[in-house]
This record gives sequence, structure tokens and C-alpha cells, in this order.
Amino acid sequence: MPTESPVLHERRDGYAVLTLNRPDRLNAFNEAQHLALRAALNECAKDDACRAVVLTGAGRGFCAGQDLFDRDPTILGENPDLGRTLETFYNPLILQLRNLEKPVICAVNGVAAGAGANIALACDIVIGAKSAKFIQAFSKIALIPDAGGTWWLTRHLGEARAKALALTAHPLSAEDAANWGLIWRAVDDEKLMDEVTALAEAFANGPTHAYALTKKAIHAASGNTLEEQLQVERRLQHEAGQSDNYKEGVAAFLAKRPAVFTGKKSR
Ligand code: T3D
Repeated sequence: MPTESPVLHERRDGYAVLTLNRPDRLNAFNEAQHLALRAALNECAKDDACRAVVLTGAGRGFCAGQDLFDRDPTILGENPDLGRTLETFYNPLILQLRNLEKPVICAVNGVAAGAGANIALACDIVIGAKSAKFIQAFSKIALIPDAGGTWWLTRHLGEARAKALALTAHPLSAEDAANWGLIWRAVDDEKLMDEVTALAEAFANGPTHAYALTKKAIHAASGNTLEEQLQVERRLQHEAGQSDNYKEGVAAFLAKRPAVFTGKKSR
């Protein structure tokens, strides 16, 4: 019997669903899962027919971060070089999610702990099931938040909440995460995949290139002055305004009909 892949890659009409698939370990990352997710995201990036990506987890959890069985000190003997594993696996994954030129929706179906929480936060839109929790579990094993955690928490929540979550490993409910502005929404568990599917379908029919430019502009904003950001907007809006999707959007508005957008820069 073939072994199931650690990441399931389902190609739907206009978007992909990537499911972390090690449910017995709450989808904690080992190297095989990292490599499978990297390959799937690369394929999504190259495929013009894929205009949005959904990331979720199999079973009752979203992701419990690093697989700690691969860090067992009784087997490893000496301490592993975690700087190297971040450089090799986690940091490239975070940048891959962030820089993908199409929307990435994270459907947090259950607990998101350690790097698992921060991988969720690297996605563009995070929707959590109400039963899901976000746990900066790192301090429990004498580590610091990684996978962008210190960056997301500080930017979205400010130092007071960032430090409290990181130092205490307090489980933050999806509803509190949404109320605090850390994620987009918390929804009833049974409605999670319907909500996420509706959003992915809308993105799959949307102006993909404009979405990519929007991501780029928003990512630039937090490091820029207003003057600098206005220049970023000028440059990217110029690019958006050159697209066939823009012409179609305006024509459709004036004709009082739905716009028919493509996933390409120009037809
Ligand atoms: O190492 C590097 O390369 C550096 C990068 C580090 C990134 C990191 O993510 S470090 C942080 C690693 N993650 C954690 O510390 C979280 C560990 N897990 C937990 O604290 C709890 O499991 C949860 C709070 C996430 C969920 O608790 P609960 O009670 O709902 O479930 P559970 O019973 O603890 O776990 C269920 C199963 O998943 C269990 O297996 P079993 O007993 O049923 O066979 C458990 O061992 C397994 N599991 C959960 N988390 C991990 C894991 N197995 C391996 N690694 C895990 N991280």
C-alpha cells in the first residue's frame, strides 16, 4: 500500500487545497512534510490555473510546530543546530507563503502551536474554527518564538500582548485572536470549510495580479513612512492600471454586469 503524503495537494477549479497530513502528531513538521509543502507551494506558484491557496490540517489539529520526536535528546546526544533548521526549512517556508503572488487562506481547523501557529499567521487571511487555539508553545521547551512569531505578534498585537503570549504560552482562543486583530475571523467549527471554500472560490475568479500587488503594497507599509508608501502605491497602481483586468473591471461596472477576470497580468 502506498504511504500517504505528509501534504495532500487537491487541485480544485481555480485554487488548491494543501492539507498538512500527519494527524497522529497533530501535523507537526518533520523534514518530509517541509519538503512536500515546499514542492506543493512551488507548484501553486507556477500554475496560472491556481489563483488561490488554502492551507489546512488533517484531523483534529492544524499543526503542532516542529515534530519533537525528531529532537529527542536521548537519540540525538548533542543539541541540534536549530539556527540551521530555521534557515533550511522554517524561514524559507514563511517567505514562500508571504511572497506567493496569489492569496493564501489558512483554515485553522484545530490547535496551532509553536511554529504551527506562526505558519498560520504567515498566511494572508486566517480563519479559525472557534474550537481552535493559538499557542506560542516555545517557552515550554525553553525556546523562543520562531517562524516569524516575534514579528507577527509584535506587529499585530503590540509588545504587551506579544510578550505575555510568548512568555506564558497561554492558549489564545480563535475568538480572542480575531477580537485582538491577530486573525481575520473565528467561525463555528462546522462552518469553517464552507466559509473558506466560498472565499477561495471568490479569489479564484478575482483579479489575481491585483491581489499580488495589494499584498506587496501592504507588506511594504509597516517599514515605510507615509511619503514612501504613497510612492509604493503610485508605482504599483501604475502597474495595476496597465492590466486587462482593470479595463475589464471598469467596463463591467459601467455595463452593470459581473466582471470576468483572468489570473494573468494581461490576456
Ligand atoms: O526544532 C527546530 O527545528 C526549531 C524550530 C522549532 C519550531 C517549533 O515549533 S518548537 C515548538 C514545538 N511544538 C510544541 O512544543 C508543541 C507540543 N505539543 C503540545 O504542546 C500539545 O500537543 C498541544 C498543546 C499542541 C496539543 O495538546 P493536546 O492535549 O490537544 O494533544 P496531545 O495529546 O498533547 O498530542 C496529541 C498527539 O500529538 C500526541 O501523540 P500520542 O500520545 O497521541 O501518540 C503527541 O505526542 C503528538 N504531538 C503533539 N505535538 C507534537 C506531537 N508529536 C511530535 N511533535 C509535536 N510537536
